[in-house]
Amino acid sequence: MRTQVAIIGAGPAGLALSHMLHRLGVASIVLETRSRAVVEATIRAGVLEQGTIDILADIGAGERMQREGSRHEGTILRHDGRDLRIDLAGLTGGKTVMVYPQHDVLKDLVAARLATGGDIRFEVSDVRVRDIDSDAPRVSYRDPDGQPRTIQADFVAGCDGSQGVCRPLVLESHPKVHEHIYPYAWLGILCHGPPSSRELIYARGATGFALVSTRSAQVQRMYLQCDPLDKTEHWSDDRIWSEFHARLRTHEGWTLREGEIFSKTVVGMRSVVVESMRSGRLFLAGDAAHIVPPTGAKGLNLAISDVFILARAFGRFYNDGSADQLDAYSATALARVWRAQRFSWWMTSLLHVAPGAGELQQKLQHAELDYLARSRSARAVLAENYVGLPLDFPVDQGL
Ligand code: RFL
Ligand code: PHB
Repeated sequence: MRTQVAIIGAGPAGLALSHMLHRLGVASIVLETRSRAVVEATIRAGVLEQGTIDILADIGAGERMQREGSRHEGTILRHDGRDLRIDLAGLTGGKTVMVYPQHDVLKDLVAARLATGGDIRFEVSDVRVRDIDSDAPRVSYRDPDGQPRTIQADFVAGCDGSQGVCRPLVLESHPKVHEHIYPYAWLGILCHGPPSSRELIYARGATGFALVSTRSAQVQRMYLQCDPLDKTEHWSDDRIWSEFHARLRTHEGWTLREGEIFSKTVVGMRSVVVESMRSGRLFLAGDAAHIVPPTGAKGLNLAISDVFILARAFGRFYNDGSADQLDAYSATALARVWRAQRFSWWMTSLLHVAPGAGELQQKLQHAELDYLARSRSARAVLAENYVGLPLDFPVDQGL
């Protein structure tokens, strides 16, 4: 079997890349270890930047998102019982974010790709990428019946997340990786019930961070800062609600709506950047190349912007015969990745209570929040990062 680009991983990065390549007339095959049902049911991100919204619409996977997603024109920082609204739209000339769950993005991407004749192979195993330093890399794997298969490709796109096989391959030749592990984690819950707020609330409570997000009119997503070694068994429903009430306490006449909790997970927090996103004919994109702590809501959005840059570079290679953009890919994508890392680290440090942190740290956080409250420019910086910094070239310039 031959193709032009073999894509490893059917997460947001791999699926969106396959769509973009299709639009550019470039053939691809996507290999995924999990089943379609599991891929489409994994609960992760929720916030889409303006650029991501535009790209999903542009590749024909945005119709349901536009109908069912919820546009947020602002977001709230809560601290010391007071709310500071960040007027995203007003501070950015009308840009907003969309709250639309990642698993729905994946459903839409899979359906739209299959409708255009896409080749997505679920439930494969034993995926191995070979000969990336030659002009003819190969990917071997076993199909769901255990039969060995091989794909010959011109290039391989490693979109297989932080636990995949592609990142270690790149690190063999470019062993530089930057990593910071935060001394706290998030306990994420899903509960039945109506939203407590029209906009997301990021709260710095005295005992730690809390986030009020949403999934739909009937399902709510919320997070609490917890210890990285915490187990969900340590968190009874009563303990969860009493921490939310304490951390979200406000003088502004707001009440938290409780509901039946049906999912609890602990999510670790790391900043990771693999310093080269390419080795030979293997290109990394998304979580395979970098991880951001979730506070800035950037992970999925970075995955989409990486593959936008990469698809454009493949398009140039196949349509104009020039490898210049492929050669620039790692540097171009990393510049944006570092900007998002900076913002995610800043939002995280601003709102969490680090264990053992002294009064100095607390005073600095207060000063920063106070500055945000007083300075429109400071809020504008937050807003322009939250809705997503522009790509180095305009999206409307297309692929
Ligand atoms: P994914 O989604 O991990 O997809 C990788 C896919 O590759 C498959 N795979 C393999 N396939 C073939 N062969 C192999 N050897 C393979 N190994 C793995 C996997 O099964 C999987 O299907 O990576 P991708 O595409 O780079 O997408 C990244 C995003 O999923 C991630 O960054 C976000 O979910 C992060 N994130 C958020 N991002 C946002 O932009 N906004 C948010 O609001 C947001 N909230 C979050 C988040 C992540 C969270 N968790 C659980 C870490 C909230 C949370 C709680
Ligand atoms: C989510 O809804 O899962 C979510 C929202 C905002 C974040 C992170 C996660 O910053």
